Amino acid sequence: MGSIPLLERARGVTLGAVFGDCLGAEFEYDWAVNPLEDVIKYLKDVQNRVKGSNSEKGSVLYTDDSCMTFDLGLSLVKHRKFEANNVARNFSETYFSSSSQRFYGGNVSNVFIELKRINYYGDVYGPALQQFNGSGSYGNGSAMRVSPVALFHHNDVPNIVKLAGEQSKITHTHPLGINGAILQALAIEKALSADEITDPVLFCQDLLEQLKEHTTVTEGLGVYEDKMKKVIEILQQDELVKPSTINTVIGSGVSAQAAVPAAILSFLYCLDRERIPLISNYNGMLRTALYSVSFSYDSDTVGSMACAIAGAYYGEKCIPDEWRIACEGADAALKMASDLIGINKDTNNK
Ligand code: F2R
Ligand code: MG
Ligand code: MG
Repeated sequence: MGSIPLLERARGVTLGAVFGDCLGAEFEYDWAVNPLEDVIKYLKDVQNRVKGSNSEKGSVLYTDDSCMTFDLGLSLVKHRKFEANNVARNFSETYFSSSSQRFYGGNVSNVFIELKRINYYGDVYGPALQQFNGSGSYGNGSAMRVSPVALFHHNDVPNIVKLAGEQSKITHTHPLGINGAILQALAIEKALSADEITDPVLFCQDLLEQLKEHTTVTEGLGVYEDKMKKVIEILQQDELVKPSTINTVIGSGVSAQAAVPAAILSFLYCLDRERIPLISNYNGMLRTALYSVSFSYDSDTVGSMACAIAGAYYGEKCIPDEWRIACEGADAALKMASDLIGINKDTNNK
């Protein structure tokens, strides 16, 4: 993968995030594991629709995952640094302009209401601290939007960790929420920097070490240690692991501690083309997308995070043209990646 240019891979991250969200939104919280065949059928149906019509551009809508990714990424592009008050404003204003069709998390709206009340002025970290009687949210909402951070600070792990945590705290202050966002950002960075991943287990071990070395939030780290050990156990199994097993052992729901390890597992599990016979004729990005959406309860979010990691590794061209046309926001996602990586290059050359 080392031969794929950085820009192509960076654009794969943001397009992958939007693609996974759009594909997975069709199946979110279907409280049964979605048969892989159903997800394959939906993938093809949309492709056929696009082929047969000129009016399908942007017809598959994204959800809160992509809304918040744009809110964060476009703020970084505009200000060329992290401005928490501006990001908080973006989150909240996008929510109030589009909440009914975007399916935001159950409780995060309280943060947006309070942020609006204080007019995004002063301590924008305050409202999130009040969530869940002061324990903060461990929802996957701050991990699902974190991909721009890995591009903005590409090649700079300490700053990736710092910014992933800071952006999390605007809505998600629970240690598991914060470290989930950090782990997801680190996974994207690691895939973006990898020549060829020949040892998925080592990939997991390195990620965990990076998280433990750099995070300042040590409470609850054992939860991620435990989950990543289970990811490794699954990766080491020779026989096909049933989706229901993944849900039981790792989870794939709305919590960061379930969804982030599930997304990392999806990407790593599908590196080996032959592993899941039903999808062995698809490229690595599509294998990751189909698999992650099929086993996850939170299919848009696990799909989006898994495809952001896969996009970092395989690059933007692995996403079919028809889906690039169908996904709402695809062009904007590609532009945002180009802008973020441009800023990253300028910063590194200073
Ligand atoms: N909400 C959805 N989808 C709703 C289903 C829509 C469906 N497609 C339909 O057709 O109707 N998706 C989005 O929500 C998730 C991200 O949520 P986020 O931003 O983390 O929100 P929140 O409210 O902070 O947390 C979510 C839930 O997690 C539980 N929780 C979190 N912290 C907790 C704590 N400390 N104690 C107890 N519970 C906690 C709560 O149940 C929260 O409501 C993504 O899936 C996104 O796509
Ligand atoms: Mg969503
Ligand atoms: Mg979701």
